[in-house]
Amino acid sequence: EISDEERLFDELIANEQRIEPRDWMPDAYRKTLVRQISQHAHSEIIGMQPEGNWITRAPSLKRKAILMAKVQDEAGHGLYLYSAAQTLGTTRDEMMDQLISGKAKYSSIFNYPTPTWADMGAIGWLVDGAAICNQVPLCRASYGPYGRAMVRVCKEESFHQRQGFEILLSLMRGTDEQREMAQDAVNRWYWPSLAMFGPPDDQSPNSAQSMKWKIKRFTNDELRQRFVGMLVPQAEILGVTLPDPELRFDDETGQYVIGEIDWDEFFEVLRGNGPCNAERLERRRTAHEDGAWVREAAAEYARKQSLKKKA
Ligand code: FAQ
Repeated sequence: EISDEERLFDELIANEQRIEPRDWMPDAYRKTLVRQISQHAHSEIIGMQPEGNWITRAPSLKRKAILMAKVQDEAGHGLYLYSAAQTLGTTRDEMMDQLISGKAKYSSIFNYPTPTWADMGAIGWLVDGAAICNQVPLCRASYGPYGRAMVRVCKEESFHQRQGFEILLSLMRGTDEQREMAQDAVNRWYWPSLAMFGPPDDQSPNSAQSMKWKIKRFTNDELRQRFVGMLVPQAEILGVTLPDPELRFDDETGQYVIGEIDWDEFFEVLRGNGPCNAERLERRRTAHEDGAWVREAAAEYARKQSLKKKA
């Protein structure tokens, strides 16, 4: 016997309408949204670090200004997403504790190092490119605050992707050494960016239910396919090769055939054993502790303001 509330929820989902914070929703729907949105928020915040690494060493004033703006956008995305998750009844402090204590997941991709300037190009082109493929359909996610946050996030991600492409294009038009640096960065980021879409569909425990609830609109493998289809012509324009000798378009299936992704590596990174997991968490923890006085001052200011109002 299903309740009236549940029937209404099912109807809203079936009719492509939105679930809003005060609406009734199944506990499992709430839980999976908090899981996905908080992981997404953490990814944006941790994702500031690999690029933050190059702000002081950007090759020109213009490049520095662009990179700073991009990293600030990522902070903004993290904050919208924490706000969206908060509407589901989880506090920012709880989410932050989970991140700092190492319990929360964030995207595997941000556990890889950025040893050269070309990594800024490869991150923009590949990581932001993957983020766009994954996030454009999330603009239609059934939960209102999440879908609406994604609209602005996607607009900014498009700019991020273009700036990465343009960095690589400049390097590819440069010296032999610059071309090698660009190709090397593409070689290192290509496979981890494919893994960003998550495990293959037959090993993705959350996909089926998230699709029924219209949180996810496509499966992990469908989006990965779409991403590769987007990259191939762009790689040609750049003049870089994608480091997959098995990559080819199969006319019969209308799909790209992709070489084997190293899923052992992916799951190792998720377990905390990627090249930079420890460094990323340590950095976030230190930044959080260093910011304690700001939070205290803001709370104290708010307290005094409310006393003034009462007086
Ligand atoms: N990394 O059953 P599924 C960005 C986990 S873009 C780590 O398929 P689901 C922009 C998954 O959580 C990056 N963990 O799960 C930027 C689950 O574990 P759980 C962030 C991963 O949720 C660019 C388990 O594996 N984007 O930040 C990953 O249906 C440049 C089983 O997986 C988003 O978060 C992974 N790559 O599908 C910023 C997008 N993949 O929770 C700075 C929103 C899977 O059960 C610089 N999220 N796992 O313990 C999503 O679309 C989905 O959550 C997926 C995973 C597609 C990531």
